[in-house]
Amino acid sequence: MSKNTGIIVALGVIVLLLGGIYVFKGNQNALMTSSNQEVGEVVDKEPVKSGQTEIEMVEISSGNYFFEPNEITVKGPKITIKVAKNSGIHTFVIDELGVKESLKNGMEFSFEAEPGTYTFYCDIGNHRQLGMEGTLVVE
Ligand SMILES: [Cu+2]
Repeated sequence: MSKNTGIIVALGVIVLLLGGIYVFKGNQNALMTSSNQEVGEVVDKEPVKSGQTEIEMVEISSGNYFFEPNEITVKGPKITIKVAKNSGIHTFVIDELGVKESLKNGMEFSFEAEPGTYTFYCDIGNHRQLGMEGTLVVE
């Protein structure tokens, strides 16, 4: 009897092991499936990277009475400025390029420029004299 009990226990252990392996394999498949999906997502993102639009985007902040940074170097011809933070009422003006934007938190605006050095400033009141002026270098 004790021998039979031993066999039954052994069978039970084997069944449990097989069950464990089955569950483990199932999980592995699930993991593989999800990692395949991740690979797919990365592939989907690559064209955005090669577009390099993010690299040409420059973040600035503005307030009373400054632009930060006030010396910006970017690759042209298309330039996108993102206003990460603006406090107060200000503008971003480049006379030579016909650019004039009223600045708001989080806004983005774009323009095109030939390589060169441009002066940007805020044209509200006497803000420019108070320090809201900077240099944009387009490479
Ligand atoms: Cu201003």
